[in-house]
Amino acid sequence: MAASLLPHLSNTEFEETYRKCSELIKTLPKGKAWRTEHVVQYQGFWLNTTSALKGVLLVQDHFKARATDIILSAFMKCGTTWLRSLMFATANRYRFDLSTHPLLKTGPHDCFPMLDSYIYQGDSITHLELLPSPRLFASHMALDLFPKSVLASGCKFVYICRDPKDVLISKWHFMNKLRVKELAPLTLPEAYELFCQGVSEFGPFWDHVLGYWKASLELPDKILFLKYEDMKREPSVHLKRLAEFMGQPFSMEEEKKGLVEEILKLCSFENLSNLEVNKAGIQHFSDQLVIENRHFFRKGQIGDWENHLTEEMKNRIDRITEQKLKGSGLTLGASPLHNCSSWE
Ligand code: PAP
Repeated sequence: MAASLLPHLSNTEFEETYRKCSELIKTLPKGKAWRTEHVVQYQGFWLNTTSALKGVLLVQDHFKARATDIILSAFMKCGTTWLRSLMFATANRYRFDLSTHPLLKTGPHDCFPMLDSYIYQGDSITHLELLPSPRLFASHMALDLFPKSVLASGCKFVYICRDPKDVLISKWHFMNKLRVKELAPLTLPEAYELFCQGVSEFGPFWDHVLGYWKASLELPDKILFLKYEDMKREPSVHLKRLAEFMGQPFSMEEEKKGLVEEILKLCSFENLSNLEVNKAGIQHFSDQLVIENRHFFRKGQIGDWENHLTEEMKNRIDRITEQKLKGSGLTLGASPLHNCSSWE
């Protein structure tokens, strides 16, 4: 059910969190934002002050996870739109016929709610309690920002990451489309510098990825770590892993019927980006943030950074990646074939 259709309850019990948010904004370190003017650094991560900080505080103070919840998490522009459609189509494959599937008429971001940033729509997050189990959520929050009670509940996370060079380019394009009109467009050298310094909404990128990576090594049955590049290269292998992780593995019969391929086709970039709802529809995240669905679909390719970054820019990002991930066992970009991240 779309978050916007859920009943809105009273916001009185959230007033303390809202008050805390207004106080915190005045005291936290400030950085330059990509869409608005400022981001603030809260518990090591940069958050915009118009929605994300409030969303994170609401989750920290009020979100009660259930063991059956599955949270799709990612840094911005790593594949949330794609994974969200795949998870929704997989989880609901007994309910909907593919030819009349809700995804054909509903933008992927309306399939299940974003926990942070956008969910509260100006009042509360209590309406999440009304969702039946198993609940699916999406989030851009770093794992460390979730209260300990969330992992302790036994819920699961699906995490997707992507080559940071493609993330930078994708995010730069996206944020300029949403950038507030009073501000001049963000140039690529500016975005690049901020990204390398880690000053990027929900970032630093590398800390975000490492938090989930390390936790996925400790709790492999609770955190599934995916890579955009692996998904592009072997989508059916990874969709089957995803279904199994979600506790709904494809049966032999479903595989023989070609259901895996049909879901992949439904959720493909080519299919979703050409649907009327994704060409002309809008997504109302909050009063300040209304996004045209088409902005979530740009190229959907690996390596578009080559069209934008100089050799020097590429080398610096690769160097930072190498330094940050050293000793973690994680490499970004496609995994070597037959040795895909942690799944064998
Ligand atoms: P979000 O953080 O705003 O939710 P997210 O969906 O994670 O964005 O990432 C958007 C990227 O995924 C875009 O990449 P690009 O800018 O390099 O093109 C978008 O095109 C790509 N994308 C969206 N849908 C799909 C899909 N079905 N398959 C593959 N890539 C997709």
